[in-house]
Amino acid sequence: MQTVFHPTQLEHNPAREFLDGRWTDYLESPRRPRMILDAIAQAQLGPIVLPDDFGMLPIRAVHADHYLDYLQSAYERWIAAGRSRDGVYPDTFFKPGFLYRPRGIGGQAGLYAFDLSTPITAETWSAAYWSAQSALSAARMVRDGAPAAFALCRPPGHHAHADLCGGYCFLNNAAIAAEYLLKDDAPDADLQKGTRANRLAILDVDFHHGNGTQAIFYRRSDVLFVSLHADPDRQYPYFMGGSDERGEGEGEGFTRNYPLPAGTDDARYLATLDEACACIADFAPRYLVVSLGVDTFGGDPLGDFALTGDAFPRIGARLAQLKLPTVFIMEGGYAIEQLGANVVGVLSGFAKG
Ligand code: SP5
Ligand code: ZN
Repeated sequence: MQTVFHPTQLEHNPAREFLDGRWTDYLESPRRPRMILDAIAQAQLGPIVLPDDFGMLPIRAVHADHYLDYLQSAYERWIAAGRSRDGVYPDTFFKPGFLYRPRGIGGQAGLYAFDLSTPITAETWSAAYWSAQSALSAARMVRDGAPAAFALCRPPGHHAHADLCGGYCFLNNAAIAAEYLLKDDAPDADLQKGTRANRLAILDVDFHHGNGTQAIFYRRSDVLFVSLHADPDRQYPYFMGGSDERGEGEGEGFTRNYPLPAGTDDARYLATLDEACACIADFAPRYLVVSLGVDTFGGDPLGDFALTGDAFPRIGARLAQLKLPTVFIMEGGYAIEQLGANVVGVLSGFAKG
């Protein structure tokens, strides 16, 4: 399996985030992709290649133009206003019932972010841009016939909405890859038997609910969004991910959430994954996009599940049983010492399965 990654993705390196009421070192650090790259090389999973540049068009297919303009100009405007070089951190968040949409950088910082984990620095835009390009390149490999490809996206994407950053995410890489694959115009003769054109499933196995991805496709029937995650009663992102969220309008029935309790172990997780996979098989999509987080691991500093290292190859093998062309998009995972092994576990479990 090929891995796609661009070194510019390493340059986004904020100093701090606000966690549990304390300023702490930024968990989503450049060490993460380095550890994953090392493990991929050591396991000889396959070649690591640079992404091509697909430009802004496939990013604009998912994100609002005004949000993209904001991301690209925010740091410069922030510095011009005399604020901290540490990056753009909002001090006030827009909430339902508020009425004014400010033009200044101070207010816009709180309009376009939903938490304090996405400071924008001088390096943020280009890192997020190349992270999205890695997703697009992996998507094209799969469209061109590879059974699977791995986009080592970083910064991650599944918390980003069409016009919101948060949860370390700026551009929704999984949604961008999905939209790209849906625009695929291969003739019907190329379709696998039994699959339907223009249908795609996104399976999100990150510990946290993929609120951004869900929101982007919530009213759509061509994209099935299925997520296994920590119950929002207890865990971030708190305000989305309930089992009663099933889509809206035409999208009714095309969102499926599986919130899980603290201490979820290998057996419980894999049993739930079986249900999620059955739901994807029923939908009979043409492609599968996997939002691959390994913060479900028992040793993860942000998670409260109890998955062992053995669970990850089993997750990969279960996904391979779907027999769908699959794009893996890297999301979370913060147990830095085991991160590479856990990610490679899923990918090699898939390749062998
Ligand atoms: C891509 C991704 O995995 N983003 C996760 C963002 C999580 N943001 C902070 C969540 C609050 C964590 N509170 C529990 C910490 C345990 N000490
Ligand atoms: Zn996560």
